Amino acid sequence: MTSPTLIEHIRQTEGHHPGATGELSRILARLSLAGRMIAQRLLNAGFLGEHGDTGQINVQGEVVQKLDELADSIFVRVFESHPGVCGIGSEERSKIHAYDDEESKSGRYMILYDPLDGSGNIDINGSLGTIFSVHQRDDIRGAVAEGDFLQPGNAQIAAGYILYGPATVFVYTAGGEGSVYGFTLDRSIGEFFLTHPDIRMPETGGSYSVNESNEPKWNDDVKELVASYRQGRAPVGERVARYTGALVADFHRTLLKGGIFMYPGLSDRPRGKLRYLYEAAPLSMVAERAGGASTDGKIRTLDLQPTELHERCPLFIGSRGDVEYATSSLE
Ligand code: AFP
Repeated sequence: MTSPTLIEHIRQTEGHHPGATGELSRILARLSLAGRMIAQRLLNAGFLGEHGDTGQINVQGEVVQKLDELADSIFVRVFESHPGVCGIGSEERSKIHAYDDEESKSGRYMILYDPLDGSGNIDINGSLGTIFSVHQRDDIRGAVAEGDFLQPGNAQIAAGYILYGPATVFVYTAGGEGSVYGFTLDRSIGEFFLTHPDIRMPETGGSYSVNESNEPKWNDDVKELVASYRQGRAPVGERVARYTGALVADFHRTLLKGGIFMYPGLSDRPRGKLRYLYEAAPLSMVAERAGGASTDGKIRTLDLQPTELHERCPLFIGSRGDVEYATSSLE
């Protein structure tokens, strides 16, 4: 018997939630559609002249790649007039996008996403990713407002990512502890199949992943922590360094093989580079549900309360044992 498809699996697990309306299942199905559409465009982008930048600078102050824009527009279209979805927030957009048709206006769900993470890898055929999370608003009267999106990670209803590597992989969680599932796209028929039925992050071990060129901008505790990895000092043991420049790829390796990914605060960027709502919070939910952990160095990432849509936070995420060791080294 073949493995279940993503849609079959979503329907099966929906049955475990009493009172489920099916809306969340349809949203997850749409997220997988966006993933398949982006994966297809990435395959042909080189031929179609879609590599390179647009000449624009986004809200993050970063150069917008043509594929960033394309991936973002795929998300907007995929959730247009979608039952239950009142608005979306994108890492590429300065403001939220509220859908204004009558049905969407009374929707409960909000989607936050980074459409193409690691876009520095586009022109070199490196791994890329999409990160997403689903939130629910408290009051469904009227159009959704930016304030509705400013929720801590622990309020996420579902979260996950799509990794565009040699294979396209969709990983999500929408349940409790132990509910992280991974699916691999069969490109020949455009279908995701369950390939990772119960992802558990190893307790410790694996690699450490950090942009080491930032070392002069780290504080002494972070320098000492990374030195302890390099020198194989107890209790963490010897570690291999791995860093792709695409968070989704680095996180996926850490999830499956163990270890830690870090983007600490820097002397000229005290809250680091990564965005809380689009990157840190969704991946932290996946990490925790798989038995791992995540912190900004002091506070559990899922408990941080964002005050702005594009807020950043330091991130130490990975195997529980490794994150505990990092946290104790940072005090
Ligand atoms: P881009 O999408 O602008 O390439 O940024 C990718 C990213 O947000 C994340 O995916 C990486 O882990 C991180 O930035 C890499 O940043 P550095 O180049 O500063 O190490």
